[in-house]
Amino acid sequence: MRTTCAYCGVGCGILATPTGERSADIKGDPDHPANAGKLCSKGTHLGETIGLEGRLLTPMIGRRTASWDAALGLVAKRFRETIAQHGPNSVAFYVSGQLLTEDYYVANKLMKGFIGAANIDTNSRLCMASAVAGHIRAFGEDIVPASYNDLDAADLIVLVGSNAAWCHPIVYQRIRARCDAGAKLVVIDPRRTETADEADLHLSIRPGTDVALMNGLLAWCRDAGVVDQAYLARHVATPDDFWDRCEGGSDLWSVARVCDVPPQELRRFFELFAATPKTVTMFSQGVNQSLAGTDQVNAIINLHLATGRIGKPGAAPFSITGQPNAMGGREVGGLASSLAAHMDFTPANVARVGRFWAAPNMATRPGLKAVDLFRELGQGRIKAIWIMATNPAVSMPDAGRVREALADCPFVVVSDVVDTTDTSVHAHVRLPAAAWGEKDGTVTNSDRTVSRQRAFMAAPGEARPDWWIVTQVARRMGWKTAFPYDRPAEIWREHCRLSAYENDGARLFALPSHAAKGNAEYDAMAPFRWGGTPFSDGRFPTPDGRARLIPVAQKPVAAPLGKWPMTLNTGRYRDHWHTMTRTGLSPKLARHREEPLVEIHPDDASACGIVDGNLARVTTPQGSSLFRATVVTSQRAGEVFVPIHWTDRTATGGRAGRLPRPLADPVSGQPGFKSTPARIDRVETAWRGFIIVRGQLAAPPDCLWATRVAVPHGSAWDMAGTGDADALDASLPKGQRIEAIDAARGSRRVAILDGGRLRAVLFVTRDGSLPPRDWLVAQLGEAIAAPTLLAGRAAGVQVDRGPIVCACFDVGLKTILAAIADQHLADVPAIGAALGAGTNCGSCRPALAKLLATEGSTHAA
Ligand SMILES: Nc1nc2c(c(=O)[nH]1)N[C@H]1C(S)=C(S)[C@@H](COP(=O)(O)OP(=O)(O)OC[C@H]3O[C@@H](n4cnc5c(=O)[nH]c(N)nc54)[C@H](O)[C@@H]3O)O[C@H]1N2
Ligand SMILES: Nc1nc2c(c(=O)[nH]1)N[C@H]1C(S)=C(S)[C@@H](COP(=O)(O)OP(=O)(O)OC[C@H]3O[C@@H](n4cnc5c(=O)[nH]c(N)nc54)[C@H](O)[C@@H]3O)O[C@H]1N2
Ligand code: SF4
Ligand SMILES: [Mo]
Repeated sequence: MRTTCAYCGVGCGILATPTGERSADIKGDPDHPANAGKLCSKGTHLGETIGLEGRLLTPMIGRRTASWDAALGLVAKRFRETIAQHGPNSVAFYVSGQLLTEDYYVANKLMKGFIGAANIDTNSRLCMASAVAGHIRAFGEDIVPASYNDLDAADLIVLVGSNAAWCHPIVYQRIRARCDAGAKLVVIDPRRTETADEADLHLSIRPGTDVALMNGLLAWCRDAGVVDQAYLARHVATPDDFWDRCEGGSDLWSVARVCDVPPQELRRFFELFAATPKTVTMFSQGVNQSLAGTDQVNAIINLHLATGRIGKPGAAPFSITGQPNAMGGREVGGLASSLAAHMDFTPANVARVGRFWAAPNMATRPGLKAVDLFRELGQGRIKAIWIMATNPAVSMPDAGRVREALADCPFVVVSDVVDTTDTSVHAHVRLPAAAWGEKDGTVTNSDRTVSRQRAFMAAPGEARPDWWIVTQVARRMGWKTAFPYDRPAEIWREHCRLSAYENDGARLFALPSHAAKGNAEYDAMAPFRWGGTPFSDGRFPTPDGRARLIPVAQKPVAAPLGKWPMTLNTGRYRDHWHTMTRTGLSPKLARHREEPLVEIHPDDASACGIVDGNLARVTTPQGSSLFRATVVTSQRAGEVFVPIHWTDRTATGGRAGRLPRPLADPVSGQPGFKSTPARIDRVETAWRGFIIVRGQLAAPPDCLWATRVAVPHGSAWDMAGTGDADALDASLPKGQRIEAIDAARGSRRVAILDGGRLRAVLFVTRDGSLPPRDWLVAQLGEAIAAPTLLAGRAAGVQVDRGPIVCACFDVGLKTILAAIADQHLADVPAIGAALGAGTNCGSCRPALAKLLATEGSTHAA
């Protein structure tokens, strides 16, 4: 079955071949334009995540299972009653870029045309709202004027605030291939990421100074004579004061000072940019997730407009999207600030969409954006909320307050594929959604390519697709004829009809030919990109047909204050996806980063008395959470970085979401996740240990620090704590118990057997060492002698491979380092030939290159 990857906005095509009821062989689709057969580590291991572990299989009302009829009836009744009593603005939907276009369309239609408010917002608000707002300001419509083909044609690729090697790996491989053919790569990111490691130039700027950088470059381009005056005169509206407002203090030296980068590096970038007409500037969350996100987006677009580098092969500003269907959500208008099909809330558009939907209660103005929506929830003004395919208790800024708001809300509905999330523990009604591999519809990737996601397994239990669930509620709320859908193809056709409805070409998003697709054609639909090469004729979807230069100025960057001396940055790991409901099931993906780490520069670490491997508490005005410290020079001094992936399900610490402020960009409403004033403190512990268990523990072990990883047939918890560790025994499953205590070394080892086979082990030490876990993990379910077991290893065969670098072939850091030294391996292909590492998905190739570089320099020294 041809389908599309469940994860990122690259939108790779997949060939899934079922190999059993809940298993499938996953391969890249060689015919898909986004990946031509390649998959990264996450896509490659999708097959490990499609079992039934943790799935929600029936509707739940409170703690009881319920029939669909009862659950849908209750949702419809409570929403109807709340609206009758408090008006349409007292209810809200909070949805997701992980819904399919058809799901999204139906939810948006129900809220904006029938409930009669626009309080439907989406996690895309946290993700690309600034790009959307920037596009609309500059182009008049939310158009991404680039495609992946532009990367193949570019001579210079600038990545701004993007860790593409980890977050968009297949696009990154395409960029690398282009660089191998001679193109240059510049990475602009405060952190030296694996993406930055491989760049021709890395500008490690002070966070939040992107506008200064881009304006400085714009001024440089004007001085260098590469501003395209003819293009500006013909195709761009330039405000009178534009150049004055953008150029203040933008000489090279001032910019270097503001951005805190060496002037000679800045000059190299400026010269390279000025000299290279075929430039693609690709940007992601380092740009969008900022209190000045929209200005940062427009600063990038200004450069491309001013130099005429847009609408031509190999030249474009390129907002790369995060989620698999972030773009589809934009196309249906799923953000509270848009209406539908790239239309906004002008009276003409409201009337037009109202006519098309035959809608009784059109929303006439934008609804609440995510941060405001959850604030109003906390203040009791939103009295019923339906959350679909997102986990705001983890992913919203100030997530502690979001949890309180959910706990206090009179009626919370959560549609999810998994049984328990940090959000769904607050739900009054939980609805089991069909998951990837079970549902059918379309997604749009970063370069406007629409692909089908197709089912290759039956939905388990009572799980149903999201479009069906929403349709059923809409019908029960009284709108039967407006929600007649029996299959996604019907919704797709309606969506395409709306895109073309009364559209004389003023809206570029239009899919008229698709409105006529029959069911079979829809099922067979091949990937297609809409919009061609936007703006190639120099016309923009504004009233006068011209694009707009938007004057933007660098805001002062607040100096860290005494109480909050650090700046906290947050983001992603290579092998985990958001709140890990899926990647957390894969033992292979678990190995790349097993714990939530706080990355800290050596100077800051020593100032705080932190040594690599210590636990550390990161605190902001919003809250605090524990992380394991890793001392790295890739982090700028004064700044720390933490990952976003850990939740109450997987750890007692690592809660990035509790830390950022609930503040947002004034234009887009996107929160500033990347720069939060913070402090960091070392935390002392008295013991360390681990539990390895077949299956799952009922709850995380009760101690200061516990983090879970998936292992084959079970899970492993790493733990640390203060006081004594006796409470841990309560976490262990029942069974025959054997125990060894070494009082001198303060160590205790417990094994639980079930019918003579290993069920679980607990190892704790106060000052001694712990054995590597691999051998013990392999003994789960095996019959094994107690002494060997409690020694923690089979005599003489223990090899510590170190952290896993290559997830596909399970190759550890120590193995690679040893092979580089012993076999004199000189490049990435040589490592591949010797160990296999890097030869499948390629996600670890940047890491291998880095190891070679550092090993090479150690040997040279
Ligand atoms: N492995 C993996 N891949 C993913 C995801 C995942 O969860 N895991 N999620 C997907 C989603 S939804 C998204 S949105 C994308 C996100 O993809 P990215 O945006 O590439 O990822 P992030 O790690 O959020 O942030 C990118 C970089 O921005 C940098 N940054 C921080 N502050 C600034 C600044 O002021 N200026 C500049 N120029 N840079 C700054 C950070 O240091 C970080 O390295 O990834 C998608 N792909
Ligand atoms: N501090 C900080 N916070 C951030 C970010 C950051 O960089 N820093 N990044 C932000 C960004 S860009 C994003 S995109 C968000 C992501 O944050 P979330 O959207 O909260 O994270 P996910 O884990 O992807 O949540 C998706 C949920 O949907 C469920 N699900 C999966 N498929 C389906 C389906 O088909 N139907 C239904 N109904 N449910 C399904 C999953 O089980 C999971 O519970 O996080 C944001 N939060
Ligand atoms: S790059 Fe990886 S995660 Fe993204 S769509 Fe492709 S295979 Fe999936
Ligand atoms: Mo995202």
